Amino acid sequence: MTTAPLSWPELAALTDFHIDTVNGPTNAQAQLRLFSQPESDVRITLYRDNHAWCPYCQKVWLWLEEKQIPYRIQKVTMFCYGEKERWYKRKVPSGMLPALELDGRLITESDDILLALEREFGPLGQGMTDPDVLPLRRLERLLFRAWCGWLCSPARSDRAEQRSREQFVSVVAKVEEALAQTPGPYFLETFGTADVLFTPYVERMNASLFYYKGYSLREENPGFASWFDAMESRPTYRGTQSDFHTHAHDLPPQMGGCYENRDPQTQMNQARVDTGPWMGLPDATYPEPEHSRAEALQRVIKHRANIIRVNPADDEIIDEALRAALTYLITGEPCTPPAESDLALRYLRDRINVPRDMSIYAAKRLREALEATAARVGDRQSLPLPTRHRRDQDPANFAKAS
Ligand SMILES: N[C@@H](CCC(=O)N[C@@H](CS)C(=O)NCC(=O)O)C(=O)O
Repeated sequence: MTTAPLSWPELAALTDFHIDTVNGPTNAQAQLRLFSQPESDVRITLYRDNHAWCPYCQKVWLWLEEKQIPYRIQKVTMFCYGEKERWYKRKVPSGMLPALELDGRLITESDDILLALEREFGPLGQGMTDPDVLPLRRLERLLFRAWCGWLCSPARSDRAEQRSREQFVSVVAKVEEALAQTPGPYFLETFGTADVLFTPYVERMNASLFYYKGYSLREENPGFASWFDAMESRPTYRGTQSDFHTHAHDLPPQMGGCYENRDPQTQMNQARVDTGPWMGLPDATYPEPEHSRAEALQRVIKHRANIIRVNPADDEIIDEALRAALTYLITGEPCTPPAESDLALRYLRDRINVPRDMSIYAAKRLREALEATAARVGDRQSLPLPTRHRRDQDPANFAKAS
């Protein structure tokens, strides 16, 4: 049995998903975070990137969310997906992110930002200059360099590839040792600054090595596995957390290239991340929230005008195809989209970004519905996503129609 695509008002009646972006859980959509405090208490503006791709921004973002310090958010375009806003270049001539204003004083460099925030609001657990944290900060940089060495330079031979892998795995062993120093899952006795500092790149390592090297950081290392599980128990982390698909395709332009190896596991992982099934990937292992489909539906309805406008297919075709996919998403009833709309649906499937657009499970459900609906009318895959830039994601194209 198949059903006809529901209309937009009929679809809207099937979701009551709503979050309070200002006082509710951590989310990527907010422009103001108050944590139930008066707006007059806001002393901070965080400048972070539009798509939540910048790792150094995530570090500061997570810290502010953990400390529940009221702040405003101003989003800025990264060079790799669009043109830097002139007002931002006047403020920060290099255009680098993140930046933060505290009582009108501009601070750049994420570590300096955290040091300044600690001076004003106190540390998050053990702070940046704590004798237990300093060696962990050095270890994080060591891990970062070993990751870059493996992922971001082309190996001249299988032997060289193997050496880079061994180098990375040897630093992972040191991190596992550090994680094993305390009985709990975090780097130190309790959650704190050290965990925040490791978060952005460990999340990106987990995604990129799975996709480009067939290596599952989270599954192959028990210390990392418990650390990820513990991080995912925190609503703050869940709100900033991205997924494998987003990182696999946001990292190449930011890192100047990500190089895949010839491991058959790599090909299997790439197929899984790009074309599903997305459920069960080790990018998120906490239980799926009940509202993930309703969230995906609400987010698409809200932005449907832009989603339809930027899609390469004719507006009427993608409008109906999208309603068919959303009908399937929310009712579970298979729904056939217009003939030859498979490419249009897969174009969107490939461009859902987490957490910018919605949370991890909502994105998995939406990709799943788009793919299943596309498959009813064709098996054509859209062109691979660009790797040198991501101007297909230029926020200026989305701003035009709003
Ligand atoms: N050391 C700096 C690094 C910041 C950095 O590299 N930011 C990158 C993004 S991850 C950036 O803003 N690049 C300019 C751009 O991409 O537009 C910090 O810790 O804040």
